[in-house]
Amino acid sequence: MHFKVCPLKKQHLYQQFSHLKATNKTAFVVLADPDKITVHGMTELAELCRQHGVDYLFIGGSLLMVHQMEACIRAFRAACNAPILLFPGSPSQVTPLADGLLYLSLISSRNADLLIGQHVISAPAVKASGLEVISTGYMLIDGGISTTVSYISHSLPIPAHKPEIAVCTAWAAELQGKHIIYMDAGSGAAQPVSLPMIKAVSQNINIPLIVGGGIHTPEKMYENAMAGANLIVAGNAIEKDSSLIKEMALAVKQANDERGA
Ligand code: 1GP
Repeated sequence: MHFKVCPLKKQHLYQQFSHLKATNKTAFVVLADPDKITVHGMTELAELCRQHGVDYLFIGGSLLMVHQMEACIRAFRAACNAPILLFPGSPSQVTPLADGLLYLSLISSRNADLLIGQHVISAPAVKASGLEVISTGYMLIDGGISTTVSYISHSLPIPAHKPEIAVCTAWAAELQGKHIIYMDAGSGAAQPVSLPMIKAVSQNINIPLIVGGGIHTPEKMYENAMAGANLIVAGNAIEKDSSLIKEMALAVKQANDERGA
């Protein structure tokens, strides 16, 4: 074996996420897709994130047709010190410039490639990266439109009106040792993950919960936080109207204040 292996970073980010779960609090995450933003746009986004106290940046996309991931990370970091986590659509999206990596297993699928195959391929790059790796049980929930992830992965999402399937899937991931659950209705979903499903999963797991997909309003941010989401991700809505960052950040803060931050 001649692969480079770096010591992986200590679990600073994961400690923060676990603290959110332990204290029933919520963090606001902005998702940037390097295919949909320019490097200059990334600087502007970072400035807004800094001004309004965005907690984390997720960066990644299903396709990455434009190779500017690293330039985008550099531009963001120059203007904002929120931690940056990779949310990769494929193993080629691993770069040591980020702070952490959501190491995704698509647990809603039965596609072995996205449960273990791609992980074997990406393991050398991940070990060499030195990133903090967060083992993530990633489940797609039906958001009312077909998503890139669903198409690429040949997998069906979990039906939106079946919280019991979501709970059992999250339990299975927790039992397998996953560190965090990500429920995603998919980028640009017509229907975000329902509040009953968020509540059911949040109340039944002991690990933190990320929720994203189709969240377009500060009201939905607030509701998701109150339902038990520990990290809430907004991408599309902010791409269309970056002034939402301020209102969404306030909505999460209000939810945290009401739960006694
Ligand atoms: C998608 O959860 C993310 O994977 C965010 O979705 O772009 O719809 O906010 P949106």
